[in-house]
Amino acid sequence: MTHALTASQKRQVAAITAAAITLYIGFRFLPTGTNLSHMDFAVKGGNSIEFCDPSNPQFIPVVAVRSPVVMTVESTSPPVAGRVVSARIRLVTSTGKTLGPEDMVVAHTAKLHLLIVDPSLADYHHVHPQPTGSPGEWAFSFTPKGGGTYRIFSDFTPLATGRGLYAHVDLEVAGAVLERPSVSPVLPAVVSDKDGWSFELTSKDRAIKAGAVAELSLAVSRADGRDITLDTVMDAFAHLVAFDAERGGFAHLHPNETDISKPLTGSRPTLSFKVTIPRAGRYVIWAQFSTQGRERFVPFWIDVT
Ligand SMILES: [Cu+2]
Repeated sequence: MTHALTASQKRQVAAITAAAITLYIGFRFLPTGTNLSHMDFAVKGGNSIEFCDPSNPQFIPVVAVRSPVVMTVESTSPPVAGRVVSARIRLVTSTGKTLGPEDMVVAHTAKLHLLIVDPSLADYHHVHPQPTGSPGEWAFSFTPKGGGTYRIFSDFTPLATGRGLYAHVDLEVAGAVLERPSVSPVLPAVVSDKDGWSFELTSKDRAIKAGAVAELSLAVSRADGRDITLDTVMDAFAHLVAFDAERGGFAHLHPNETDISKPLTGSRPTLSFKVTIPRAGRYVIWAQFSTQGRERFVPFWIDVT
């Protein structure tokens, strides 16, 4: 007995096969919302910026390395110290494609983070621009405390690569440049406020050595010894951003304490961080966190030896 297929059976098999192939191709090329591919983020000739490894946070020399994304900025009126600056940035790949919300993944509750710092490193802002609807254009505002050349670093993750990417641009602000605070950059670095709160940053071996993994800790306490609750900000108990004195780049750190399901409470809640800073020099580490519903930005000046 033979099992030769009839003409109608053959047609059926062919139809099923065709449907399966169509389905496969359909899923394979299903639009992800972005029209950017890996190739739009390739940097020719090495010296690329894409070496972000979240398990081993590093200082990223954003200015020295070539980013495959060019950022430009335009403000609605000339920026002046002490006044709200309304501005728009534009993000375009070196292949000429714009980067909008459909091209980014959400990282730490936002698709686009801007880290803005003045020449004295005494005025730091972390803002989340919103897409304007115009391709590649994002709007934001901030109030510079001082004048001079403000540097804007952008931090985002393209859908096409799934890896953190950075770009930078400068914005001139009219007004006097803030004075760099005269602090001795020794560890532990302690900052206190007038309400008796104390913020302490230190490292395991009381020093941060260039090129070596530094284990940092950030502790918050009150003079009256009362309990403190650390809330979360952008899905973390704290965000530490380190800038070098020349503003060549930054390191963005998150605590090892990643369980944010409940707030951290105690008389001296302490967070730990890990970072590698390749070069010696003066740095400021801006800590952003929230205590009892109040968001705080605290700068710590340190020397990397
Ligand atoms: Cu962060």
